Amino acid sequence: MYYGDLSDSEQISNVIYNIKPDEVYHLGAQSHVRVSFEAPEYTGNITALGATRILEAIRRSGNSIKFYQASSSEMFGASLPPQSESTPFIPRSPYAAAKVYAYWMAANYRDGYGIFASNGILFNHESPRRGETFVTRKITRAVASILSKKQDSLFLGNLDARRDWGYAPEYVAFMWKMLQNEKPEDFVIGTGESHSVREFVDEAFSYAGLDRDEYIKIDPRYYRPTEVEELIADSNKAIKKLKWKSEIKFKELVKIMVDADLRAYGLEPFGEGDEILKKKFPNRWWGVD
Ligand code: F7E
Repeated sequence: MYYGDLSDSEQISNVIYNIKPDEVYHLGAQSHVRVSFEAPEYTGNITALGATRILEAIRRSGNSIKFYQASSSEMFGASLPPQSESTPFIPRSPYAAAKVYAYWMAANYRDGYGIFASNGILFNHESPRRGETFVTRKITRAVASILSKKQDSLFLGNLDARRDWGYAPEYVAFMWKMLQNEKPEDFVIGTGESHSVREFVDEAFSYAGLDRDEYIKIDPRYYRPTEVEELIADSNKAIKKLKWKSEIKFKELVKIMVDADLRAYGLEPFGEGDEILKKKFPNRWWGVD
């Protein structure tokens, strides 16, 4: 393990030079969209310039290193769904603008210097490991907390926003696949379905036998100055070229995440989420996490 910081180009260069990696998966960022409105300059420094610092280190090393850029469906912003590789980027946050910059830097280092650099344009990918301030985990954790009598309300922002939510381990497996492709290319990855935040709440609360109206409260502090209304992935390129298939759909994802949070709170999981994982991924570590 090496310590690194995306704001420190010298340190990044040293690490790349010393390790001489075959592949770099650049997932580091200030990745919270709401926070990016509070810290736009920091977000630009880390999320946008961080990618440039790694690309420069790779170029200067002179080694043949493949580069994966974690691009984001947030880059599409106000472009109407479904969104594919040819949909225009209309970013709606400092985070999204920073990701658009990083996307184009990866494309430019590919075209200009022949670096094997690929953008994975990933739609929201979730799991029990999702940070607690992102909406899916905030909801599933609240369900466990309410059942444990540690919380009696859940404050949320815009319930009407619609997202294409998939199961993160499947997306990570696809990142690796992208770098094994014969040439560097960009791919949109998602499930092809969108659901509202309200639907996520309904699904999680009804799985736990809770009445959402008793617990949900709206706090305008969670609204964003500009919102991305709806994202739906058109992953046809990935389906055709790299056999992408999302196994876990919306309702299954919610159950997997609620079960995991119940366990984290020391409660007995309802079990449907665990069953789904055992059935779909019997031989994979993420089926038994
Ligand atoms: O918000 C609404 C919020 O913060 C989803 C990041 O990984 O995915 C993620 O970005 C939606 C938004 O994720 C709350 O307004 C309502 O419309 O979970 P989120 P995100 O902004 O979609 C993309 C692909 C990335 O690249 C990002 O790095 O939910 N919402 N009430 C709320 N969101 C939050 N966080 N908290 C609320 O209370």
